[in-house]
Order: sequence, then structure tokens, then C-alpha cells
Amino acid sequence: MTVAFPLSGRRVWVAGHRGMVGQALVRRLKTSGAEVLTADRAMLDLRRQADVEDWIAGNKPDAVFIAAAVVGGILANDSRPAEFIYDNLAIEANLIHAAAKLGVSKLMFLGSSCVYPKLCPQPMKEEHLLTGPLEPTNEWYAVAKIAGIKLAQAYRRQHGKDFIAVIPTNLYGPGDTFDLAVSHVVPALIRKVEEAKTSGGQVEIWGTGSPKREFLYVDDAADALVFLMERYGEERILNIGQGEEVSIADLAKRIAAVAGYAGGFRFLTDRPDGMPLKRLEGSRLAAMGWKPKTPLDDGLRNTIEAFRSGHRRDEH
Ligand code: GFB
Repeated sequence: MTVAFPLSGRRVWVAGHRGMVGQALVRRLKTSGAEVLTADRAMLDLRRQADVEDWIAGNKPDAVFIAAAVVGGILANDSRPAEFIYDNLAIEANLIHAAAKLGVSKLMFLGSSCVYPKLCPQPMKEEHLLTGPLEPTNEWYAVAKIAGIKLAQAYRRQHGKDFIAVIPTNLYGPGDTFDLAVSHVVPALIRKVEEAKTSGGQVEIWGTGSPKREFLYVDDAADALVFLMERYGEERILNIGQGEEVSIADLAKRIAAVAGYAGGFRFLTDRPDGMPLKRLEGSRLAAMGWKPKTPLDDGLRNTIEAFRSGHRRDEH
């Protein structure tokens, strides 16, 4: 397949370069020949429209990855709805509008698998977007992400911009947040397992352990994002998954095995499960010739190693 928009030699802005996905994108782009641009949070607040316009006007990126977002696991989503909806709406609206106004040639917006309905047929296809009610624990974030998708599509339709929106499955890897108030399940269970090894206590798992998730290693995700930035240019959203789901109870066992934890687990069934199952239908990306490289156990090993060596984000 031809590369329609090669990044080599282009100025590419990774908005959100300190997040887990942004860090992986910067790592991946180092091998692409692109000139990578980043803006520190202290210098640029993405929620301020005029500042975003000034930054783009001054730095003239050819392409923008919107990896910037307020993100978190089921608890953070459920307990901080205003931040999850307002900050994300502001960030994506500012970036997409400014990019269109200032002549950015290509833009990629990252959605999330929680944009699909709570009881979506599985695996979830792109056309299932907006076909049913959302999972209540993360509907604020999901509504913001759906708005971001629609923004990218609207600017393509009305102004002919080559803006695309993709839907990655649940991601994990080095650079993740291991703060239990914010984190997703993989870093949370890694932290709990590592701490239980020294304290001798049990590992507490929220919910029943029966929900299933499809986990993609973040460096594979970054590879897919670059692949699609260079090759995809359609209005339709596109799923990025790896094809296999695992239950939370099995995930805990696999983390325990890789980390060398022989103690027990306790399920806190008064905590929410969230969506019963999330698996993306990934045939369109597969047909383009992309596939992931990192088996779950290898990715977990790298993520445990990152936790042990302090390569993580602990701030809120
Ligand atoms: O990773 P997680 O927070 O994301 O939770 P979601 C996945 C499952 O793991 C849920 C369970 O069933 C949780 O109840 N779980 C068990 C835990 N123990 C823990 C724990 O200690 N911490 C966490 N965080 N979960 C988020 C959405 O949903 O996924 C976001 O809220 C976003 O909007 C993101 O879409 C990818 O897959 O449930």
C-alpha cells in the first residue's frame, strides 16, 4: 500500500507528549524521520483557545496527533465527571479548530472504546457508534470523545481537512499512571501485586473479576497510530485492537505469575464492573497490513519492570 502522507521530513506535533500514549508516540516517531514537536504543560494550556492558536501559528506543525486528554480508570471517570467532559471538550475543540484555521495538513484524534454503547454487540464495529446508551461510569468522557470524533469528521466534510479519528482499545505499558485513584486496571493491579509481595496482604480487585477487556501494548498502539497517520484518510472512524480479550480475574493471575506473586485475591463486589465486555472488531486495520507485535505477558513484563524502575506517572 502506498504511503499517502509520509511523516519523514515533516513537523509533527504530539499534543500530550507526557502521557503514556504521547511518550510512546515520541519514541516511535524518532524512527520515522519526522521532526517531533512538543509543548510543555507549563508553557501551553491546551484548554485556552487563543494560546493554542498562537502556539500552532508560531510552530507551524504539518501534522498533529491529539494524544492530550484527561484520562483515567473507572473510578476517576465516575468521580470527576466535570473534568472528564469539560477539559476534554476544550482540548479537542481548540486543537481541531486551530489546526484547521492555521493550515495543518493532517490531524489524528484519538477516541476510546468507551464511545461504543454499554451493551454493544461484540466485537464492536465502527458502525456501532451512537447506536445505544453509554456505560454510565464513563459517559462524560465518552460524550467528549464522541464530540472529538464528530469535530474531526465535520472539519473534513465542511472544510475538506484531512482529519481522522481512530478508536484504540484499552492500552497499557510503561509510562502509565500507577496512582490507584486515577489508574486503569493493569497498572493498578501491578502496583497492588508488587505491594502485596512486600506487605504480605491480599490483592483487592474491584468488581467481580468477570468483565473482559482487550489490552493493547502502548508501543504497538503508537506504531498503529503512525501507520494510520501515514496511510488513512477517510471520514469513517477506524478501530485499533489486537483481537483477544481477557477477564479481569485472568489478568490478575497473569500479572501475579509474571511478577512472582503467590498470595491471594479478594474481589470487592460492591465496586463497579463497568462494561461487561469490550473488544474491538479490527478487520479494517488488519486488511491494511498492520498487526501488533507484543504478546500480553511480554507487555506485562515490561510494564512491571517500568513500575519497579520508577518509569511511571504518579501525579493526578
Ligand atoms: O481499566 P479500567 O478502569 O477501565 O477497569 P474500563 C477495567 C475493569 O477492571 C473494571 C476492574 O471492571 C474494573 O472494575 N478493576 C479491578 C479495576 N480492579 C481494579 C483497580 O484496582 N483499578 C481499576 N481502574 N480497575 C475505562 C473508562 O473503563 O477505560 C474510560 O472508564 C476509558 O472511559 C478507559 O474508556 C480505556 O475499561 O472499565
